[in-house]
Amino acid sequence: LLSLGSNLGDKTLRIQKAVNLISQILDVKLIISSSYYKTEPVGFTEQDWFVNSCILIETKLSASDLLSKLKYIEKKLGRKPRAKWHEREIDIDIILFGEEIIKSDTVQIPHPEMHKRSFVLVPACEIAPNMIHPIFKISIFEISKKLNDPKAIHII
Ligand code: PH2
Ligand code: MG
Ligand code: MG
Repeated sequence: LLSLGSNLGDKTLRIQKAVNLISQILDVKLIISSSYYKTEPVGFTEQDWFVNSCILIETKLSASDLLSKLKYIEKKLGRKPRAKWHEREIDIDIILFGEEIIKSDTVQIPHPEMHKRSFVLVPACEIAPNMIHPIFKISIFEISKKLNDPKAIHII
């Protein structure tokens, strides 16, 4: 389960391009894409609203191989290095990788903030409500019911 976000330039077009490039990775099959959502910025709030969406893919790649390909796509779509939680041309995060639990210096899966963020859970719930969080051992739908995020989110 991947989350995509952009708040610079033509946000929707960048996400569409990212989904297209992800679907062209060898050994990646795009299963379903969520709607697009306009979302209030979380973290550093003095920045433009985001467009966010989620996609579900199937892959034989390892999480770290997938991640390096996603980073390459971010770069190809013009992502510049900036401070954490600041604006970005495109951000592609692995939210869940099946029921794997991964913790390294560079990546943490399940995504450590996912259960606090409506901009992840609302699109995720649309496409994968029954997917199980391997640490909390409850579904995306159940996590979203417990969510108490005041940030605004509107389907586009
Ligand atoms: N990404 C962040 C920080 N804040 N806020 C919204 N609405 N959408 C995002 O994708 C987002 C954010 C860091 O990755
Ligand atoms: Mg992110
Ligand atoms: Mg990221």
